[in-house]
Amino acid sequence: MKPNLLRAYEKMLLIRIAEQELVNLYLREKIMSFVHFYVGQEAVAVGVCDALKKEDRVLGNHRSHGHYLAKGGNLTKMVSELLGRKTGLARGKGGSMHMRAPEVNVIGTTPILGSVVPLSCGSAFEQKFRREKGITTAFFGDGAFEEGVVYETLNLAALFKLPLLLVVENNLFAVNSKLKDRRSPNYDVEKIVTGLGAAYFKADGNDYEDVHAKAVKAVAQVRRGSPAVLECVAYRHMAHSAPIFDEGYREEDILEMRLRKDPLKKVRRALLARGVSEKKLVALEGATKKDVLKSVAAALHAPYPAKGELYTDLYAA
Ligand SMILES: Cc1ncc(C[n+]2csc(CCOP(=O)(O)OP(=O)(O)O)c2C)c(N)n1
Repeated sequence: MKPNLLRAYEKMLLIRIAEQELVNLYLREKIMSFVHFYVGQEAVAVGVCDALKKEDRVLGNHRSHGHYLAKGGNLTKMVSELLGRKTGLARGKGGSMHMRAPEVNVIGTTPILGSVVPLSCGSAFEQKFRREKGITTAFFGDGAFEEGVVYETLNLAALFKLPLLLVVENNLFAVNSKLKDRRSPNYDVEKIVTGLGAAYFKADGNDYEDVHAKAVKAVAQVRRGSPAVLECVAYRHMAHSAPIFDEGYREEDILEMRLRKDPLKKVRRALLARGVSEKKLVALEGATKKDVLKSVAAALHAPYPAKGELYTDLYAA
């Protein structure tokens, strides 16, 4: 599957500009719940989703605006959800971390760390059991990779040869904890994954073309009957759950490096080098911003759920 770089740039731009507008809404206190921004990691969501087909399913975690949009989720509905509006994905009751778009096979995003992994395994099991064509892809972080359910799931997926692709977005931190403070020096993701019987691929998460190429290989492997893990090393530009650009705790991942490796700049440079005009890119950037602002305006004008709905759609164990 050959990537369409201009289309990929457009999708990455949509995610980036949408996130920037969500930052504005957050700072204006229009968003009253947690938000984890995806800025800096756009090449992963778009690179992987461009290697998937519509029938393939996607699940995500607490930082999943990018995955939802890359798979084709509707932006107005997503912004409406974050603003707590009735027109949102969960009628305004789920917020940023509970998104789903069944029409494009975004099955759901879940904030309990690692929970997306066994859920996606169940989805892949169903696809195999019903002899469906699609595969299931789950996105989660390096911190979640350390949860016990990941190892149990990989074992089961390898045993049953499930059509499951786990994408680990290694942005070097889990909240403020660095990899080296959390893992023994001998910790080896590839050995863990292959030792459990799954295939392992690694990509530069700042580079759309590398992510896409490795995702195509990983997806092919999964379709052939072996679960796979694709580890993408990327940078999260903002703080864990707030629009702060530099909190001072990072050493190996400093602001200057993050900006230099910006995945959007890389794709933009490649497009210019391949003959796409500056004028065309500026026009695309302007048009995308206009679309995002239209979605934000529509969401801001949407109604809140009625008071009578306060106790509906709730589940209490
Ligand atoms: C079971 C559980 N423990 C703790 C948390 C709190 N928590 C939310 S995100 C996070 C770190 C996530 O790190 P990572 O998986 O690397 O993803 P990233 O935020 O870097 O994208 C933690 C500890 C949680 N949501 N669930």
